[in-house]
Amino acid sequence: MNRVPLEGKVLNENARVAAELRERFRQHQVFVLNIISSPGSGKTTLLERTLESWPQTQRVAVLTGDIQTENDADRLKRYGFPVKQITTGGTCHLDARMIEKHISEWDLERLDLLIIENVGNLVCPSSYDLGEAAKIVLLSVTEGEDKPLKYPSIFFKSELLVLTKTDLLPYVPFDVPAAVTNARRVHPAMEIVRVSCLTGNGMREWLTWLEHRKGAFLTELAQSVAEVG
Ligand SMILES: Nc1nc2c(ncn2[C@@H]2O[C@H](COP(=O)(O)OP(=O)(O)OP(=O)(O)O)[C@@H](O)[C@H]2O)c(=O)[nH]1
Ligand SMILES: [Mg+2]
Repeated sequence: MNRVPLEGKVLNENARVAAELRERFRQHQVFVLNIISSPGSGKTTLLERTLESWPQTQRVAVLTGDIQTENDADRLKRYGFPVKQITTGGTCHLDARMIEKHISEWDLERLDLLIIENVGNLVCPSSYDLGEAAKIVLLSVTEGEDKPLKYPSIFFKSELLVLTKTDLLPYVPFDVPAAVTNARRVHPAMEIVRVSCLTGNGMREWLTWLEHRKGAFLTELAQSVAEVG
């Protein structure tokens, strides 16, 4: 008898739920972004600077994942947009069921953008599809330029690398060209923006990438509807 390993079963079940979520997001035209990085790279801070730059008319919601505490949701709620914390209680990644459960009270018709901050971890979140349109990865300049080579899966699967905390470059021995080379060795087409949330440098490039990517999602959606019709 063929014995399917438990991990494979869990991932298959996750893939099934993620596919249903992706279909729902497409039907409601919600662009979904899954943000992944190691703990403390600056995911929540990037989202704080992003949310504070937007008017209240922006139709955005945020899910933020952590093993414990509601700290990140408390930080992000200050900007007036819908925010929910997903506390995993020990699990080192978000999975599609958690997303399904936590969006159940939100009317997707009223959203254009859903941003998911994953649990701080460069390994496990890369295996769990959440139904997103795009994954992005953050790497701060305090983590070392070798990380794309050590954790290739998430760098391979992410469309964008946000190099964070660039204001610290004068104080840390981080080789930016080497980091860029390493990222592109793993993922040749990877887009890269450099951001400091402290000074605001690079925020415009990040926001422009997000706007363009959301536009590309909607264009692709319109084309696939036209083809079916
Ligand atoms: N100097 C500097 N510090 C930053 C920057 N962005 C974030 N930080 C600091 O880095 C620390 C971690 O930032 P968070 O935004 O909480 O990181 P995170 O990735 O959300 O962390 P987890 O959710 O725990 O994985 C905080 O002390 C931030 O103030 C930056 O651009 N420059
Ligand atoms: Mg955070």
